[in-house]
Parts: sequence; structure tokens; C-alpha cells
Amino acid sequence: MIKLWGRMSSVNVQKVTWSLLELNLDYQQVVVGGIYGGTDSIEYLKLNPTGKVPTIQDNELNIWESHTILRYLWSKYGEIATGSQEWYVGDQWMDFTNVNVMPHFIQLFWQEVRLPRVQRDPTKASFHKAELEKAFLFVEQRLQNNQWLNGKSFGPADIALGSLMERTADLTDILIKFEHLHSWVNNLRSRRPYVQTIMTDYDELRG
Ligand SMILES: N[C@@H](CCC(=O)N[C@@H](CS)C(=O)NCC(=O)O)C(=O)O
Repeated sequence: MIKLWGRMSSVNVQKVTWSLLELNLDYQQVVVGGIYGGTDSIEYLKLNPTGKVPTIQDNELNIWESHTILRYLWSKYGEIATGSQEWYVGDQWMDFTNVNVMPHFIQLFWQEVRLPRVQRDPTKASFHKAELEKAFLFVEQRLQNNQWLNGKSFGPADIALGSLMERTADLTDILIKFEHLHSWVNNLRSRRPYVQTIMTDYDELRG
């Protein structure tokens, strides 16, 4: 059985649990990281020297970095052929998410949720909101002619970006601005694993 280490309040862990549920895989979760601790133990650092979450183990294989975990799970247990156009286009959107969306999402989330109010800087928050909007313009174009970011089938690229959407919708008005992005999010909201893993509160992270 697959073993997953990580706390459920982390978007990087959520994208792994969402994948495990979509792929109907049995797994055992060990809650570590954040207020739960455990990521600085010698045992954990042997599995993941960065001391971050998530980490998984599947038989002999032990990996960390959430997008690598997604690629592993979907290539081994999913249905999109790994050498196909659809696979690589999905891969491209996963990289796009990590490079163009994730840094601004994290900074905005810290500015508006995680930092104590006295330490927040509205100028920084506005900058990251604007950068997110620029990135979502490309996503909007992609979704204009494709139901899923992956293409015809729902896949790991939809999860990589989709895992950020509830928090992004709370902090920006991109769903009002981008019509196709909005219907994609509504399609995600109709999936049970999304409701179970992504439509959850993040009260324990508030500064
Ligand atoms: N690029 C890494 C980032 C991992 C990361 O920064 N995880 C955060 C949670 S989202 C973490 O471990 N924070 C410290 C903690 O939870 O103890 C990935 O995608 O897996």
C-alpha cells in the first residue's frame, strides 16, 4: 500500500491525496509538518532531506516534490499514455503552474492569510495578485478550447493547478474575470475527491 507523509492543510499534500482518490488507490497517511511537527526527525529526513511535505513511498520507491509524485502516480496508475502529446501538454501546464503561478500564489497567501496582520504589506499583495492575473490569462486561453488543462481527459495538470483554486478564488476575483477558468473550476467542484481534499478550511494556517 502507498504511504503518504503530510498534513492535509498543505496544498502540495492535497494534490497528492486528490490524485490518490481519483485513481482509486489505497493509501495510508502519516500526518506530519506544520503544527503537527515530525519533519525534522532523523527518520523523516532520511525519506525527504528537505524536511518538507509531501513524501510518498510505494514499495521500494520513495519520492518527494509534489509534481514529481503526481507524474509518478498518473504515469503508473492513470490512463493518459506517457509518451503522448496529451501527456506532454499536461506536463507543460504542470511546469507552468510551478513557475508562473505557485510563487505568486504562495506570496499572496502569506500576505493575506499566514502573516500576522501587523506584518502584512498591501503593496506586495497587490503585486502578486496582478502577477497571478497575468498567469491566469494564459490558462483562460487554454481552457477556451479545451475542457481540461490536460486536454480531452482530466489529469494531473488539472490537479496541479486545481489544488490552488479555492484559496485563489478566496483571495482574488479571477473567477469573475475569466469565464472559461470559472467553468473549469465549477467542473472541478463537481468531482467528489476535489470536494473532499480542496474545498476544506485552512484556519490552522491563519497568522
Ligand atoms: N516544491 C515542494 C514544496 C514543498 C513545501 O514547501 N511544502 C510545504 C507545505 S505546502 C512544507 O513542507 N512546509 C513546512 C511544513 O509543513 O512543515 C513540493 O511541491 O512538494
